[in-house]
Amino acid sequence: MKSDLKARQRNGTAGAEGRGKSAPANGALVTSAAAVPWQERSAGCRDVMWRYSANPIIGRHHMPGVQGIYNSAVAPYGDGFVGVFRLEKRCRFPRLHVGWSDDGFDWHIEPEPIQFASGDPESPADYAYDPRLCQIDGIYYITWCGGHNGPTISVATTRDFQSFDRLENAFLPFNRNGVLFPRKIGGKYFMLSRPSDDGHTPFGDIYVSQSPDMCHWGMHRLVMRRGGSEVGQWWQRTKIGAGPIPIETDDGWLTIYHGVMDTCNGFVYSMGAALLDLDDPSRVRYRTNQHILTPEQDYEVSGHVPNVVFPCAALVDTERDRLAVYYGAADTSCCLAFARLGELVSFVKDNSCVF
Ligand code: BMA
Repeated sequence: MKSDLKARQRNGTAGAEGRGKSAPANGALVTSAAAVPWQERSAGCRDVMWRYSANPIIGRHHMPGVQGIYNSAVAPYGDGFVGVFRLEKRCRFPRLHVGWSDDGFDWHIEPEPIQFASGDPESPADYAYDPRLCQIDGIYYITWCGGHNGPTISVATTRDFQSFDRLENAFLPFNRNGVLFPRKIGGKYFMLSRPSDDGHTPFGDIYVSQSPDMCHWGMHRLVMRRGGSEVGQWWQRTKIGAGPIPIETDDGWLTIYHGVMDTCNGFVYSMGAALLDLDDPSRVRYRTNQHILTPEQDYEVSGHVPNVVFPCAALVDTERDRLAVYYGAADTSCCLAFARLGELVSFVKDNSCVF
């Protein structure tokens, strides 16, 4: 398999040729020629989202000298998939590494981190974590939490995953969880983000910002607040942050996010979902009044940071009604969960609490 992956690295293109039929006309959802990773819900399971039975797909020691690969992004590419992975060696300093996969389950990850070209002395190579990967009009954009006198949203572009150009940081510090929309809305780029602090941030709501050029960001609007006792939403009472690139559906932008609850033993990170208005994503149409996945398995409750499920990417096959969500588990490993896209949208609408 490695030789196929290497060949794709050399020859892969971001073009639409050879992709599955399920890509809609606006190109916002791009499917690979390869099938989206999938496993049917097991008999007796009633959950709207279910885990891959062979999780984690990338374990604690996936490569020599590596201590954890988690909170990572993937996208269709050529006849397979590409990923940008948060990887930590024994120094525990997070960097971004490219990975390749034929099937979305089995990943070859480059041993050396991405080198970003940048003419900006204000953007030195510092820590980089929690990437998201978004294709807009044939260009792949990577957004991540980068160091710039504290964490904020860094942005880079690539077409071939071999050369990478840094753009200006999107926002002032402190900010995290920068998530682009996969197409322009009203002629503007849109990005979700979560203003934060310089530490482990005991607060946080999701905002959306607009840009005409991916450089100047403004018109910042509140999208969703964290929940609390007033709305009976403890699972998301401390902070929330956007996860995978929003998925365009007839009922709005399906936005999977993490919701955090503080406990006497630390934070617990769960997954929820919302539907944002297609034309004005600052308007929440529906939002789950319960988590759709919460740490329960050993690899989620035990690791470098216990009790974390942290979604960063999703692959969609609209024709087969399949959704595969990539999430980091316990700040240690990469995992997969699945849902029927139609069922998840109905679930969000039927179990909604907008506040
Ligand atoms: C957040 C981020 C994530 C991490 C999570 C749980 O603040 O740092 O990368 O997964 O905490 O530790």
